[in-house]
Amino acid sequence: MLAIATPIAHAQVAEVIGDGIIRYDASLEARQNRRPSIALVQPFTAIGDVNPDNMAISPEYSMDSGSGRTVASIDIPEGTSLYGTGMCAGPLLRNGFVTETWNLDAFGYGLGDPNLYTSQPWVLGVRPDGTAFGVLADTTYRTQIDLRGGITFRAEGGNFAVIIVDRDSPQEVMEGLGELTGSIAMPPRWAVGYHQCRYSYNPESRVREVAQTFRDKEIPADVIWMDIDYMDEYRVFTFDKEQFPDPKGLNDWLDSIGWSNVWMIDPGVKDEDGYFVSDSGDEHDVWVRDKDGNVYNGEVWPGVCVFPDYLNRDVRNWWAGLYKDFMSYNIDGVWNDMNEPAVFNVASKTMPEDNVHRADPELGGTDTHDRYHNVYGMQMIRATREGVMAANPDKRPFVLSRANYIGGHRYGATWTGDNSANWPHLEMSIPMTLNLSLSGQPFVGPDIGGFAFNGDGELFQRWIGFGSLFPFSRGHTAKGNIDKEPWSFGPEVEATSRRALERRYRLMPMLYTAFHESSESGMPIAQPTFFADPTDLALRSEDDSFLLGEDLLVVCKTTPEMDRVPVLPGAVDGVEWAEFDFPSYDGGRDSKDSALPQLYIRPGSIIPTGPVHQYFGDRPDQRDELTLLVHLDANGEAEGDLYEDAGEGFGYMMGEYLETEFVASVEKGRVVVRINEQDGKMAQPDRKINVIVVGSDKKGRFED
Ligand code: NBV
Repeated sequence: MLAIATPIAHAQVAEVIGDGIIRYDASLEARQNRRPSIALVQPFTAIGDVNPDNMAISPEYSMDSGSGRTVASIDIPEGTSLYGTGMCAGPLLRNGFVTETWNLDAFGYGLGDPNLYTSQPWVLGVRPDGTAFGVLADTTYRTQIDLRGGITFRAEGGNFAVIIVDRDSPQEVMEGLGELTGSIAMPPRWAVGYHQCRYSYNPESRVREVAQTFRDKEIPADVIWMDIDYMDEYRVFTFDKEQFPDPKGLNDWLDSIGWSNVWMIDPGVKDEDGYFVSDSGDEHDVWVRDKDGNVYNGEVWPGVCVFPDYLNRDVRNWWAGLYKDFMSYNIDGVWNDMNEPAVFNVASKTMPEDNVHRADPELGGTDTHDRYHNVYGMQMIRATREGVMAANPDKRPFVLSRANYIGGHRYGATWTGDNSANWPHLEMSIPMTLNLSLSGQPFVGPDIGGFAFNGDGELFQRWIGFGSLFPFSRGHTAKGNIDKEPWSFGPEVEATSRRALERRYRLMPMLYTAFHESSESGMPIAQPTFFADPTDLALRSEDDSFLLGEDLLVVCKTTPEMDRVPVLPGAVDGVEWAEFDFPSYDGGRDSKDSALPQLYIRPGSIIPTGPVHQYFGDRPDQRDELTLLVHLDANGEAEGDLYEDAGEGFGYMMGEYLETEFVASVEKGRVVVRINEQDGKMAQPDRKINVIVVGSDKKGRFED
C-alpha cells in the first residue's frame, strides 16, 4: 500500500530544556499527553520557549497513514555525517542506512541487519564545519531510523518528543547526551581489566585450570566468567551440585590468585512447583501476563518459563532481593543474558506484543509489551544492580547486559552479542563499539575472537590485539567451539596476546582516567578518530582506528593481508601524532609485534602509564610507579590528567581520590614535567615518576 505522509503543519511546539538542548512535540496536545521518558535521567522542565520555525535543526511531524506510525523528519545540512543509532552491524558512518529499534536475540547477525540486541533511537550529526547536533527520538516503541536523506524516525505508538542537542562540536553534543541520560558510575577497577569467558567453563575444575594457566603463563587478566552451565538445569539462582559443588569455595580460591568472578543470570524462570524462585514469584505475583490476564509462559533454556515484570517497582524489589543469598557465595559481578527477552520456538523470538506489563506510573503505567519491549532488559539490569548493591553495600556493582535501551548505561555495561569468528566481524567490531559509544553506552566491546564458529590463530591475535584496548575487553566463544584462550593457538599467538594485554595493563592509569572522565561528563571512552579533528572530512568514515580517551590513537589491522591504509589525523600546527610502543620489558623481548595495532600520541598530550601487572592488586602498592609519555606540541608544551582512587568502594564519592594535572615544558633543552593542579583528599603516593619524551630525542624528567 502506498504510504501517504500527512503533515501536522506547523503545529509543533518547542521548549528549551538545557544549554543548546530543545525538546519538540508534535503539538501542544502532544506535549500535554507526552509519555514519561525512560531514557532521561529526570523529566526536565522547560527553561524557556522557542519558535521551532527559527531553529536550524528541527523536526517536522507527520503521520504515515500506511503504517500508522508517527513520523518526525529532520532536514540536515548537506555534507553532514551521521553516527550513533545504537548497535548496528556495519560501518561507522551511518548515512544511507535504515535501522529499527526492536531488541532481538540476533545470534548469527550480519552486516546490515536492521535490529540487534539494544535500542538507542539517537543520531549524532557532524556538519562539514565540525559543529554537531544530536537527535533523540524519546520513545520506547519500535522506531525506524531512516538516514537515507536527512534523519527520519517512524515510530509506533503515536506521538513522541524529539530532543535536539545543538552545540559546537561532537564532544559537546556527547556531553549534552550525558546531561540528558546520565553517565556511568565508576566501575570497580577489576572490571576495567581483561575478562575471560566461554560458553561455558564447566565443571569448576576447568575454571580453576584456565584461571591458573593465566597466572602460570603471566598473561594479565582480572575476571573469569561463569556462563549458563553452572546452573542446576538452567534454573536461575541455583548451582549444579555435581559440577559446581562449592561455588563460594571456588570464588574464594579465585580471589586468592587475584581473579574476580562474574556469574550469569537470565530472566526466564523455570515454571516449576517446588523451585524457590518460581514459588516465591508466584507468591509475590511478579510475572508478566498475557492479554487475557493469565501468567505468560514461554520457552527458554530451562523449558517452560515465566518472566518477571521488571517494569514494576515491587517486582524489581523482589528480584533485587534474590541477589542477597546469591552474592553471599562471594560473587563479584552479574551477567544478565537473554533479556530482550529471548523466547524459543516462536517466530518473533520474544513474547507477544499484547502481553501486559504493570509498569510503575513514572515509567508510564500498565500497558502492553509493544511499548515496553525495548526497555525490558534495561529494567532488568536496573533491578539486578539494586540487588547487587544491597547485597554488597560497600562494593561497586558490575552488571553486564545483552539487551539495553538508551540510558541503560546507568545500570550496566553492554557487549555486541553473538558475533562470529570471521574477518568481517572482526572489522565490524570497531565501528560497532564506536557507534554504541556515540549512542551513550561507553562501557562496551565485542566478544574478542568471535562467539560463533572457530576462526584461526591469525584472526584471534589480531582481534585481541585491538580488543584489549576496548573499554569492555572480554574473550568469549560458543559451546562446541575450539578453545579460545590466549594460549590455545600456539606460542606465537600466545606471545602476541600477552603483549596486547600487557599494553592494556600498562595503559591502565590513562584508561581508568578515561572511565572517570566518562563518569563525569558522558564522554565516550573509545572515541571515533574524527574526534581528533571534527573539521577533517577525511576522518569521517575511518573504520579501522579509534581513540582511547582523547590522546591515544589505536590504528588496527583488520584485513588478513594487513593491506588497508587508515586515514590518520593530520599534524597539529606542524607536529605529527607520534607513534609509540612500550620498550622491551622482559629480558630484551621487544613488544613490537606486527599483529598489534599501532599506537599514536596526540601532540601536546601527556599520557600516564604504569607498570605491567597481572591483575588489580597484585602489587603491594598499585600506584608505586608512574611513567608519563609526553608528546610536545608546536610550543614545546604538553598536558595530561591522571585520576586515581581506591578502585573499589565509594570513598571516591566523599573525596577519596586524587586528580592530577601534569604540564610539560622545555627548560634548558630538557623536557620538565610538573604538577600544575591537584584535587582530592587521597594522599599523593611516594613514587617514582618517569618521563618518556615521544617523537623527539629530548630527555625528560619530573620535578616536584
Ligand atoms: O549463555 C549462553 C550464551 C552466551 O554465552 C552468549 O554470550 C549469549 O549471547 N547465550 C547467549 C545463550 C545461547 C547462545 C547460543
